[in-house]
Amino acid sequence: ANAVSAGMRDNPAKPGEIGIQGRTAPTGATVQSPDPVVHASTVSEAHGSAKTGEEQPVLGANALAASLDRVRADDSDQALTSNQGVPVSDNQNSLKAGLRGPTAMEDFLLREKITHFDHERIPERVVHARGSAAHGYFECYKALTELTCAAPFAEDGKRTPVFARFSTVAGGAGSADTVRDVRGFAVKFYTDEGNWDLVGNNIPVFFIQDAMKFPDLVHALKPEPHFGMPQASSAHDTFWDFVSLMPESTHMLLWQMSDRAIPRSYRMMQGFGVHTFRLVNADGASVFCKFHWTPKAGTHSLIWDEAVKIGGADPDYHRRDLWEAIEAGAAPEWELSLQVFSEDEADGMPFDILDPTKIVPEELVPLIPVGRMVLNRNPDNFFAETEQVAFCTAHIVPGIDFTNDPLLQGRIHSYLDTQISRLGGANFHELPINSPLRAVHNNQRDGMHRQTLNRGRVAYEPNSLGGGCPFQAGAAGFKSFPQPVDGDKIRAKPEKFADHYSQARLFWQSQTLTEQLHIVNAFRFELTRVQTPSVRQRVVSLLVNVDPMLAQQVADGLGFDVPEAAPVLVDGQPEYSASPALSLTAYPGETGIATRRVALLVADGVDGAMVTQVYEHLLQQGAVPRLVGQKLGAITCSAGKPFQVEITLSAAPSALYDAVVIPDGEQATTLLAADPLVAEFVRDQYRHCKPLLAAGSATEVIDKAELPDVLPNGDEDFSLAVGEAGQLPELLQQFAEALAGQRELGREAL
Ligand code: HDD
Repeated sequence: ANAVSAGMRDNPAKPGEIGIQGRTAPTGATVQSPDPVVHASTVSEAHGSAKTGEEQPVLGANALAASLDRVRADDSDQALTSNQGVPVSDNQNSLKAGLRGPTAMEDFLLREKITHFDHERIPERVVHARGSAAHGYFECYKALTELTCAAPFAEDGKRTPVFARFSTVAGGAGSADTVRDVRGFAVKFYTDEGNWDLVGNNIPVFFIQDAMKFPDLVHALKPEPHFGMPQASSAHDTFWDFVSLMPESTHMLLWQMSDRAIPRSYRMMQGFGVHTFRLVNADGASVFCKFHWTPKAGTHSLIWDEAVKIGGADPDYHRRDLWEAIEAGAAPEWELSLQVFSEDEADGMPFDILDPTKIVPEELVPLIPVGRMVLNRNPDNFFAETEQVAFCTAHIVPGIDFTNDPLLQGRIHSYLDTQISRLGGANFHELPINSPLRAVHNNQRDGMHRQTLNRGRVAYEPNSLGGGCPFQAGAAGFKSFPQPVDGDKIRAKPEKFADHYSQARLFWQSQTLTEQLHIVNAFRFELTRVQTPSVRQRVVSLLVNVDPMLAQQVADGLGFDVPEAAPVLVDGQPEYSASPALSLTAYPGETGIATRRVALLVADGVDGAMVTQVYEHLLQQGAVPRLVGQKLGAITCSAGKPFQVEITLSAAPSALYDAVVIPDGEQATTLLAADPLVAEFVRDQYRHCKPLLAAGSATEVIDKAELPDVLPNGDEDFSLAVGEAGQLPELLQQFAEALAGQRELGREAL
């Protein structure tokens, strides 16, 4: 029994955190990988370690826990030392010549400490600077050897360790989580055959078709260079100026203006590899492939007003949500599905599969579920893991290959390149979070911060002095798919790339009415922030080609007439029928009310028995109830023992909860109904389309907030569970059903 089972402190998934005894790697999470390739090298096979013999971690077993344990530091029971390991007697006073005299130049301890501090920062990512990450594993349902020889798909049930980082794109590292933006969805698979990075987004298409345009796109999106504003927002002139001149952006703009860009949680968004990739099997046969991640918790988004309020109340909202869910043991999960199609099928499609502004509709090529990703362990150290992790689209493994998508081709260069300045040199692959589980053997040497102690005199190939090692892996190594290439060297693009609107229309037509309303409102908001009238007009002229009604509604909000449509460059655009899978309502989720945050508004005189009943009911189903009061401290109950208020209305406003319960209690109702903060709380819950439950006298709080009791269309509002105290069981059931599903968007008058 180690410290974990003794119930000491902290997370059992992190052995390194609990002292020396706890440092044995835990079992679970990964299957034993095949034996490492052992050959005539004298270098240790242990992952990046110089140890030999018995102490070596077993390669592949509990792979990541073991390799990261090597560098975990635990200060329990330890004396302070300098970076040279010298014990430090006094960490409070610098060395001075006399009590009031100057500090001595020789104070190496002061100088070391300050110097290190002065260099603590590294450049933030040029895009996706703000992110949060977690460890976990990918589990393949069935071997996919017919399609690919990629290691994660080699056996039924095989588990491969992963590290996933979610991010916003535009904002700096300290910006708010809930801004309107695309979200990054990057997964590093530590496979038996090296690292595979699937660096995707939560939106399946991109703004531009060619990497040549990426620096311009990002310059337009980022804060304007003269005054450094706005932070983490596309709602400004330069972004819309650029995209209005770049009609290929139109499809992505519709996604970006949809609720996809304000997810409720990283755990509740889809992920997409975006590009068409190739799968290659052991015989060298290849198919095209698109990667899709679907969250088990369903796809859920915030309401814009709510997102703005959360930005102020808790800028770390998504980071906290991911962290807390994992700490609580509610490991988020996604299913990985593939769309697989042949070269011939691709040729017959009405769009070019190399064009990253197009999706392959599910109606054309269905999704095949192939595995699941579970994120079950938070990082030990934000900087060492989440910040230093280096995702590169160039990181692929045998069985996976690129296509000629010109955006992907440029990315293959960009990611490797950016890590060199971001992480300070060419050895960033040696950082523990980046190093592959399969031992690295090559003749690359030296450079800043080199850690590997490459042994022997040979650092070239071919050689005879090193027995020819490391030798080429031959058939067992990565081989590029031998795709035939011909054609003139040319700066141009295929004709099908010029159809910019038909899939934008497909997306628009596949949205529910409220989703469409949100898109219109988002365009109106962003373009209202734009100051230049001609830019606004140009954007609307793109929208005319998508749907005249959309253009009309946006133009109405901006106070001008619909302009002429932007020129359409292709004849005969393909017609698509609506694809229900493109609506967020397509994935309500399978996890019920688990992890949903519920506020119980309480004040003196509340019915304590009811509070306990509701609280326990919610806890049992995995929800996160919180007693929210007007001030901290104990409150007396009409029945039962006093409760401690957990948080106050002003410290945790309405936007931070998925639902609210107002329990019975005459005196409590009088106190709550008189408080304007309570009225605001309840109104925001209503306005953000969330479930409310009020029992007994508490219905007065609802009345006071003047909430309509039916939907604008006259239907019953199922998310408003209001009734007698004696009806609590039925009210709770109704409330929980509403909370588990999609929000009651019908409250928004159309
Ligand atoms: Fe990118 C980071 C996703 C196009 C250049 N990108 C980055 C990250 C994600 C994406 C998720 C953050 C990874 C992390 O968490 O560390 N990027 C995409 C997607 C794209 C895309 C889905 C289109 C399909 N990106 C793209 C292009 C280029 C880049 C066309 C350049 C030619 N992206 C970068 C970068 C970043 C980056 C500058 C910044 C930090 C980093 O790489 O590590 O190299």
